[in-house]
Amino acid sequence: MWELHPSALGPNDGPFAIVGHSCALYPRLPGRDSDRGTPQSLSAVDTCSWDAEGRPPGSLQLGAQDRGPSCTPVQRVLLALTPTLEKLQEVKGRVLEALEQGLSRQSGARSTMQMLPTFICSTPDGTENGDVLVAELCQSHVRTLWVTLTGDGNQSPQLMYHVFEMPEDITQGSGEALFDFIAQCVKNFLEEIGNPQHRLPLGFIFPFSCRQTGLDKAELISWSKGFRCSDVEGKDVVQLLQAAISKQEVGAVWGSRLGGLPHAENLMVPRSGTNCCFMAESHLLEMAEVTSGRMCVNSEWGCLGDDGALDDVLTPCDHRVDQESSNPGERRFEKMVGSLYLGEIVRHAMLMLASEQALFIGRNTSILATKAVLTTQQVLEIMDNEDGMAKAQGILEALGLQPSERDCCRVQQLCRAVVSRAAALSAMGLAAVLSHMCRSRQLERLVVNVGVDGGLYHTSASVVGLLAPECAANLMPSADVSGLGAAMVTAVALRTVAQRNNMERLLAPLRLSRTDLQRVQALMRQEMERGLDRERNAESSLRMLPTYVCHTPDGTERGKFLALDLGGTNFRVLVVHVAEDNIDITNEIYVIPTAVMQGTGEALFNHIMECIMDFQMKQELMDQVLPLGFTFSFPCQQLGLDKAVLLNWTKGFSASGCVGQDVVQMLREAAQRKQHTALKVVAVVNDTVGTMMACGYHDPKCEIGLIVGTGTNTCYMEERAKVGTMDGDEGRMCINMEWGAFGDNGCLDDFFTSFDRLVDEKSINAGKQKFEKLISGMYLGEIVRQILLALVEEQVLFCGKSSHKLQNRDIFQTKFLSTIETPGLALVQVQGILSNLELDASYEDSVLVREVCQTVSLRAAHLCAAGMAAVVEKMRESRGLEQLTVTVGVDGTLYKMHPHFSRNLQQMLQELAPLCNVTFLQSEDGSGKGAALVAAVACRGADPSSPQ
Ligand code: 0WK
Ligand code: BGC
Repeated sequence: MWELHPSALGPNDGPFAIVGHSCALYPRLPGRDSDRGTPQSLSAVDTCSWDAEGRPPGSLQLGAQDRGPSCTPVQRVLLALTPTLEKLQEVKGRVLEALEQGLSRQSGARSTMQMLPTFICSTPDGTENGDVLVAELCQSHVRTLWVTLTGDGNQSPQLMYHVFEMPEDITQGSGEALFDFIAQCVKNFLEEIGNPQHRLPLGFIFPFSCRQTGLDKAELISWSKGFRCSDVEGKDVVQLLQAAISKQEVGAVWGSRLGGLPHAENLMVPRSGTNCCFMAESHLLEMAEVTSGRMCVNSEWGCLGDDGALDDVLTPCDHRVDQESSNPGERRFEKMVGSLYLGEIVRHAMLMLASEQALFIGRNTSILATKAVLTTQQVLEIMDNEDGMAKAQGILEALGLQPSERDCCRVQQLCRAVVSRAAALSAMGLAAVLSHMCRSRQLERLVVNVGVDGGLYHTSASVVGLLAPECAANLMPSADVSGLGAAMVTAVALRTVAQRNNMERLLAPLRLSRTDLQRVQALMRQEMERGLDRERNAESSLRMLPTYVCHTPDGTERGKFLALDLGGTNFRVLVVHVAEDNIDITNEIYVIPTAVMQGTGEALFNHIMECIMDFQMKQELMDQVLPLGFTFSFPCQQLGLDKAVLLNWTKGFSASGCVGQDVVQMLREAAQRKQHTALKVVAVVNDTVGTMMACGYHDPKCEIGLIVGTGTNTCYMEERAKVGTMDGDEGRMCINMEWGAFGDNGCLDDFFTSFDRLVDEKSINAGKQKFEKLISGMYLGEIVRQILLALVEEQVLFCGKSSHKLQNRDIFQTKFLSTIETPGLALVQVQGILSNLELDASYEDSVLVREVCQTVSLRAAHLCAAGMAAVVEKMRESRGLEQLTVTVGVDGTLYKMHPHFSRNLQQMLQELAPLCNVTFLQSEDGSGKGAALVAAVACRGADPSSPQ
């Protein structure tokens, strides 16, 4: 008989265990309003009287104390089976402890909650589609399913299935026989529905605790629920089934091992056993070695209490059930909650009360010593408000117990108490899991769907709410989740693998190998050599501009100077007082509006003059003509310390009439236009030079200046003899490399990805500043945006849906990378950034976006390292040294603010230039101070361009 739709499945459709079993506080007893969660009352037990709504009187309220000797035996048993709310809170604390212990590698082995990684790192997003085969091992049968997902948000999965009854003894025989049987079922099922031509992914539901080392690799830890097949424990059950299937030559291929519920982050299934899985923060799941995102963890909470932690909840009945079980002392929690045991607990309670003459007085109750005479199904029937008493009568009579009405009433109370307790304990377990999730996600309030499989009893969200008030759990009871769930996990696994492959393919060109970086280093060196060579300078993409700064500060600089710092994120005007023992700086930040950056040169320098005059006004310097050092952070041909001709604009500047002009002259002309006489420019330097000088003041070994900010560039002290573009070979000269333009002659094109080309083509200086466009803050965000657009196109991100906002250039700012890559930043905050871009990002999307940011910023840091390795190696060789020890003065928002950039740069530099011991010294006051120091040297009458 073949069925086509899940609704055909009856609640008793095959008792099986998918790893994960649920619970319900105050199960939905017939005619009882479980949502109000009021417990039964003991006195009603004695008197068997229920109120109009079927609720018992209050004496058995949660927390009602054992009234000692005045308690009847029945009341004592029922009280023992009714944990108080306080007790549940207390036990919840122990479960939380066991849970967090289970997550840690160190203490995991000691925990009764094994917290087994499942390698399921994603939940369905509704785009899953295709055919999936599922084989499900249940308590007494194997079920095979064919699930067709249509990618319509999983609204209407098509499902066909068949149940194959298992031979009685197969659960006690050889493992090989069991897996051969399962494979045979799969084969029969496929032949029946017309063996598909295409290979099918298969999801295998194996409801026993396994150590999973991959989605399709799981080693059986131990059998339970009566299974005892030989030669399976410690083996990979996927391999065992694979081998059996190969023997059958069945077409199916592998998918995954576990089932789950769509759109839910927790799964609990109350079937023969009990268990819960949930999406844990991967970085907390130490055994999994996955640092980002989430992973479904199988808590195996059935073993709770195996260390005695539940001894104050366990009753004598529980101990007897355990002693009679096939695994005494193990899975104590499961034996209080799982359906396999509820009938047994009631049986032992009846046996105990009969021995105390409180039940079946004068009857032969020896039948009660027989295992499994009362099934959990019968317990459920006896609880029914409508015909529970009649059922009790019938069932107890069938056992030959000739029950009185009072007996029936008491047995009904026992059943209700046992099931209520199972529900209460599972709600407590769920509350512990929810509280952990809320805490580990740094949330005030957790709102989550919980998939509840198995209709044994219902978990009451309100009781979970009592025990975990900071969480709102939407319990989604569902029939037959396991089959569909397993298909879902398989489909999600295939989707995430496909997405991962697409992601790898798109990101691969951005992942530079050591060899790639050594090639960049060699190319940089080649371009440096050419740039310094008078003959070949024009061929090089590195201008290697002499700066007329021939030595770094020696500490004797003194005086008061004005300084300007133009070209970075902010335009700053500073007054710098260089004294013997310290340098005192006052500065003001001014904005250069884009319209001025991209207007006329005259307007730009007028604006600069207005800022200077505003500053002088505020600092009461209008009547002082202070020597001024001008940090002008653009490529300039330096013709003297105070004469620099702009070669081209970068970093979004394009003011007209400036290129080819002496920028100092332009400033002086602006001062004239403003009839401002208090301006005396004595030095103009690049920000790299200013930074080197500012750091050199504190560290004489500082002979390199590096900027990684809006733009990027480096200068260094080169041997004059090596500077072929200048006469003289004594001493050293600071060379402004203008490495931002490295590759403008095409030498870097192999490293330019399609994303980089898109960024370059859309920039105002296409084809220029190629190296800068791979590294600096002005462009990294834009590179990420281009990659995100491509990943949306490929259906890897945001379910293939982009947003208008994401179409806008520069909307994804580089500072987002620094935020998104901040260690420990909860990914929900990444989702926050993405939702501001109107992107409906799932948790997994945030993980992928973070990976894109990490890839782009790592490449930038490594390219910077390759460039710097070329510089320090050149210096070492130019100086004929075995080892070079040097300090790099560094500044720039990206270097300073990005959480990993500086470390990644320094680590790779060490690998690429092992003969150089390089220290990075962050400049505190920026290059304005450096400009003032250059001005100080200029004023000391010492010609800074003359070698010392
Ligand atoms: C601060 C320096 C300035 C330089 C800037 C670069 O004082 O000269 O231009 O760093 O970093 P950005 O502001 O572009 O991030
Ligand atoms: C400029 C350099 C400057 C660097 C850092 C580049 O765009 O060309 O002169 O040093 O940015 O600000």
